[in-house]
Amino acid sequence: MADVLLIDTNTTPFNEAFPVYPIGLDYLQGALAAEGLGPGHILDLTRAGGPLASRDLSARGARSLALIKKTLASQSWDVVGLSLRNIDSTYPTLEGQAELHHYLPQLAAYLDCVQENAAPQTHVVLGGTGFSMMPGAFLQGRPDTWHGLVGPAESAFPQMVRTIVEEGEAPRLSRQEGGGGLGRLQNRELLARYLELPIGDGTFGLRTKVGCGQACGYCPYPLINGPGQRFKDPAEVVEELKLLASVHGERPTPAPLRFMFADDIFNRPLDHAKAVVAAMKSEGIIPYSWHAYLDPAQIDREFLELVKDTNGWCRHEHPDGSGGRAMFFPFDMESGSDRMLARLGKPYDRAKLLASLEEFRGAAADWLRGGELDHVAFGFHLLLGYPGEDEASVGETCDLINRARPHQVAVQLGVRVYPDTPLARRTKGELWREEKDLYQPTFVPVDDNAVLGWLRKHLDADYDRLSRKGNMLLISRED
Ligand code: B12
Ligand code: SF4
Repeated sequence: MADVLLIDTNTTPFNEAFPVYPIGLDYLQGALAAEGLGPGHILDLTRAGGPLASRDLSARGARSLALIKKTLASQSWDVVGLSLRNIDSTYPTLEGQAELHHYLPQLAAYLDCVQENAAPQTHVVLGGTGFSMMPGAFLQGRPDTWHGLVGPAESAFPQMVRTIVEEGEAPRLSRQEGGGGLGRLQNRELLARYLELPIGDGTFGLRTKVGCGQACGYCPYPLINGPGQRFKDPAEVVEELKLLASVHGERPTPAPLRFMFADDIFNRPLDHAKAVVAAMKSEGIIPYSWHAYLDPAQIDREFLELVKDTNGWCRHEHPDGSGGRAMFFPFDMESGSDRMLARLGKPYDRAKLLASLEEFRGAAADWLRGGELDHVAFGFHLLLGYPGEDEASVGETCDLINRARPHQVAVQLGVRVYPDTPLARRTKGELWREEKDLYQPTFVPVDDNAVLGWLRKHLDADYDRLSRKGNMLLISRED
């Protein structure tokens, strides 16, 4: 046994508006218990601090500091673990809105508070996605009793807690080596608390594997989850979903259940994704809706049928599920230019994208003809303005749009540069000098007007609806 406090520090404005269940801490709590080190107490700062009206959001920081102090004083703790998830919104900071987009200052205030109020014998362990992307930003200058664990930690964290309790010390910074189990949702009470909130598309999540096995130029995911992949048995995924469904079923008037497979990329490899969805289907787990991040080129008819049969990307015309059933399917392809796809480090080319789109359009036509779905639409997500982008590459991307005719195209202009990524190495000396420069939101500069002009010139005339928020464009056509 050990006295372990796990703090979810995700008090960002995003987490007020679109709450996400702290999957990582639930998994770690279960892992501690499995190693005989439980129960592990979770302090979820947003939920424990209670709801706030939107005009009072600035009170969240002060409430959270008070909660940290109070919980630290409530008993003696062997280990305090802090989960550091979001560093920034990944959107450029609009003037006067720094706190909406950049979270390092608030996180530093929480760490300072722990440092001032933790008992001298308490060890502090930092982890989570944000930490894994830039451990130096959090650990530098902290006392010797502070440690960091990069990446998934279901085996490394219990091991570190045991070492701390038994030997009074642990490495300063480490990463879980080798395999280790993948966690499981297990905290019924915490799940029930999130079911009290309005359930959004991404409120609940669970992981079916770790890693995507790729290393695209701009992407920090391999830094978080490592270069390889580790898989969860589909039967275990089904057990987690059954637990979620059972807690959901205990609600007096449950809102429809939706969830997200919170993998880096769900359908890479495709066979594992199919096995997971097939296991869901054969166990009769058909939620109101589910979704995931997808590799746009790893899509075949069998996968699409499984998605449709289990309500993947499903939208219902009525919240009770009666009435029409629609699907809006995403192709997060980033570009339609082979030259840019290679520059981005994508594991597919335009020909593979076209093949996937054909599969989808064939399936959609059959579903509509057979009356299985009432409406099917699809969208593209593009990343324009990566180094090397020019009129020719935007023109090729527009050509793909004009041929495939998605209903909607979301365009991200420019990209955030994160430390240690291939993009960071490529832009060193140009956009940044020392690693700490990249702790501040740093973006590849884009000539917005030029890109907008090229889009207007090369897109078919019926893509005439364009709206813009910050660096995001939404382009659509009349149905
Ligand atoms: C799925 C996902 C989402 C889903 C969440 C669904 C859900 N219900 O959870 C959705 C789409 C809603 C989403 C939204 C956002 N996300 Co997101 N998301 C992810 C993704 C792909 C997986 C996160 C996840 O849940 N993993 C599964 C769990 C089990 O793993 P985990 O949390 O990493 O926990 C493990 C380890 O980190 C570690 N660990 C965690 N805590 C602790 C604590 C200690 C003490 C220790 C030792 C270890 C440890 O052990 C855990 C178990 O192995 C990551 C990228 C990635 N590959 O990790 C981005 C990521 C976390 N998201 C990110 C961002 C920015 C956002 C948004 C702000 C985007 C936006 N502008 O809207 C919002 C914020 C939402 C919010 N309320 O906070 C960033 C965060 C870093 C950053 N750049 O600041 C990431 C890293 C992606 C990126 N672009 O860089 N996201
Ligand atoms: S962009 Fe997608 S495929 Fe590429 S490294 Fe990131 S998560 Fe993996």
